[in-house]
Amino acid sequence: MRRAVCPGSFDPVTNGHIDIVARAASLFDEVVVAVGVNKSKNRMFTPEERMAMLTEACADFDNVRVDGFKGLLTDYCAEHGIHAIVKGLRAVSDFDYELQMAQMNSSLTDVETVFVPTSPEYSFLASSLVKEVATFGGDVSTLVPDFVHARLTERIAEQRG
Ligand code: COD
Repeated sequence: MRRAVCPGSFDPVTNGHIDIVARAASLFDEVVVAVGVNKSKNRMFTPEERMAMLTEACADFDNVRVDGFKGLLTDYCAEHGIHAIVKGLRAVSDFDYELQMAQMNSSLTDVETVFVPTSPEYSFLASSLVKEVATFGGDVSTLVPDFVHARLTERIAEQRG
């Protein structure tokens, strides 16, 4: 069984993430979308909320499941018999950091990183930009699934009090 992990923060999941997961699902027998839950101050959604949105976003893929992980990604891979990490690449700026992480990860354990180039229509798309644009009232409805857009709008309203 060829198993891969698509790791990320997914705060929140965007159409760019879903495109990478879909393409990973066509390359591997089983794909785990793993939400990194290491502590970080700047998250809009809790790990549970991010996982719930991903579960809904990936519901149509039979060979994809969602999980969370704490600590090192390579430890998660070793514990779950995963030898491939799938990452999306948008630009050269992604490549520099992703290459460094790929080399560090392969030095820690027996794991390969597979880079999937972003689809052109998603090349500018990042969760951080989606949150920023939505917070200032911009329209991000075409960049995330409808239910994510609804939760984003709700969360921004809650934060405004
Ligand atoms: N098109 C294509 N790919 C995209 C797009 C897009 N529009 N948007 C995002 N992606 C890709 C990213 O390039 C990334 O591969 C993935 O989707 C997830 O993106 P994010 O932004 O949700 O997640 P990141 O980059 O913040 O996730 C970082 C990890 C959690 C994977 C990383 O920090 C990690 O592995 N942490 C665990 C601790 C660890 O092992 N550290 C040592 C690393 S060497």
